[in-house]
Amino acid sequence: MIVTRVPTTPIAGMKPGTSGLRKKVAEFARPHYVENFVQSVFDAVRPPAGFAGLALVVGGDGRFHNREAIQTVIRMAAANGFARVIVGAGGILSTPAASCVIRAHQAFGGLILSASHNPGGPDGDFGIKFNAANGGPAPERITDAIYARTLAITEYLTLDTPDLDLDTPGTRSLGTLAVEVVDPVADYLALMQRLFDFDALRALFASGFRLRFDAMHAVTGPYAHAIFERELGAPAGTVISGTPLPDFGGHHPDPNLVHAKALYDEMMGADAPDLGAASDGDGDRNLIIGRGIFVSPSDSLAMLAANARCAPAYAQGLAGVARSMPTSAAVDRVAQTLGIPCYETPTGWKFFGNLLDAGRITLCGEESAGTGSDHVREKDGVWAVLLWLSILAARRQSVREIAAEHWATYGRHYYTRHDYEAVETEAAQGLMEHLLERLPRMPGESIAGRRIVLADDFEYSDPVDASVSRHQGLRIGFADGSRIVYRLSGTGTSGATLRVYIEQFEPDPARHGLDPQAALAPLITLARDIAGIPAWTGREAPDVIT
Ligand code: VG1
Ligand code: CO
Repeated sequence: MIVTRVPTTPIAGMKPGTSGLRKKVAEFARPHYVENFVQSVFDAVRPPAGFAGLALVVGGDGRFHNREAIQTVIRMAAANGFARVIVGAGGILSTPAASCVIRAHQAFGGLILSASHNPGGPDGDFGIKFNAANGGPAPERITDAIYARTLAITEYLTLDTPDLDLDTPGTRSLGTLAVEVVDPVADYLALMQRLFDFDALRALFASGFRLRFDAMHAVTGPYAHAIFERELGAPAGTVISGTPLPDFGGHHPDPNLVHAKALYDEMMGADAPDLGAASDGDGDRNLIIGRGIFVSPSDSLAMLAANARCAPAYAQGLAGVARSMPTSAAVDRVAQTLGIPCYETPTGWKFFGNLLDAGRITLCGEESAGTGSDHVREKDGVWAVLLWLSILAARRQSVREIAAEHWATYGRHYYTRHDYEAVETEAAQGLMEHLLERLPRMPGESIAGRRIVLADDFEYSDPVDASVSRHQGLRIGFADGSRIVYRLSGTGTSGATLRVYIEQFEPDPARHGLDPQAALAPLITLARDIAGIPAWTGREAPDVIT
């Protein structure tokens, strides 16, 4: 094996965001771009004894540029001395499946090629992220080291070899590297069979229960066809848009009420299925809609926590739960009733890793349609649907009935997120800096009849390793328990995206049936006025409301 050492120079802007490095495809396709980043990852994580004897997992969500990037990664893994690469056939691995494969094969780590819910195709986005041996996204300490390396890199190691066949399962060699092409679904399916009672779920479908799962032409198609239709006996057609396409069929694979509008309309229509669900580009998100009722992700997390015992994996109860800071406090109330701890972390799955590894939490989630458990170290869309199905099978009630009972028991956290996308970067930063500067004077003030009791820039101290993460979002809390949070997205690729999270608690069951936008209208206006959103951004209304 002749290793080629290619001289290179640093490329600016390779700082990993909320979930890895994400850029336009055109940027990733530039000479040396993928190579510089991948070599920086290898340099930052290389053990003292090198990669000899170690395995690397590689896979992606099938988007445009996936195949080219995987060939590059495999050559570089060989040149950098890995013993094995485990790659999903066709270059496919959903993010939760990649996490599962890393753990199942005791790999050193993995490279996941995805820009998740961002659009794909030649003009869309691409991304790469490194996950460690626990299967989870690298913590900040490692992403900081990777970034530092991208600024100092002078060469990368590769081979001058033709592309490998990655479509046929089996093992082939590349120099001293063994390349194992595996079925992307097999390990993941085996894990799901251990967590859930597949017989009970088969009986649910046999009784006529109807699921509609929209895979959005993204990575979950093969998983959903295999699990819901082949294993659990749901009729063909249960899974729609089930073939992964490089451009996601021209759609935006973000399972929200804008981009999964057709599913929403079906679920609100006459003769709607019992459960509607969708997942995103890389399969880690989940959208849950019952017949005639959208379940907000924050509520879904709370309802899953309250009912997790319906699945064998969680029959013994939960050690604890966690949610990202902007996620509503609905799950906090469940934790309080269950008498278990509830942790509040910054946005991004990497912050759950330590809590999961330490056994402090079993379930966790984010308002952005991410829910997961200690079965892997990523959020997991298909898993969330299986847990919902388990609850529906055990309780023999509709989603609407379960939600109504949940709110009657715990109260309802009305919640919404307003996104202002592709805002001019300076304008968005100006808005945030101006607000930050005013925060210290806010507590004690009253605005529009609401007294502010908390105003800060969220900072997280990890209870396991004591690492501190600062500047994780601006919070304004009111005396009545309502709350507004402002953050700038760390996953976008054009300009800045301002996210405004709005939450209000309603204990009175007589007021639980309102439309969230109506229930929250005064607070939504307040959120706009406090930050001066139209003046800073020139926008009168958000681009996406969830
Ligand atoms: C968004 C979500 C965050 C999620 C992240 C990655 O980040 O808000 O909750 O963890 O995407 O999800 P941001 O920085 O844009 O708000 V995924 O499915 O894109 O990997
Ligand atoms: Co995703």
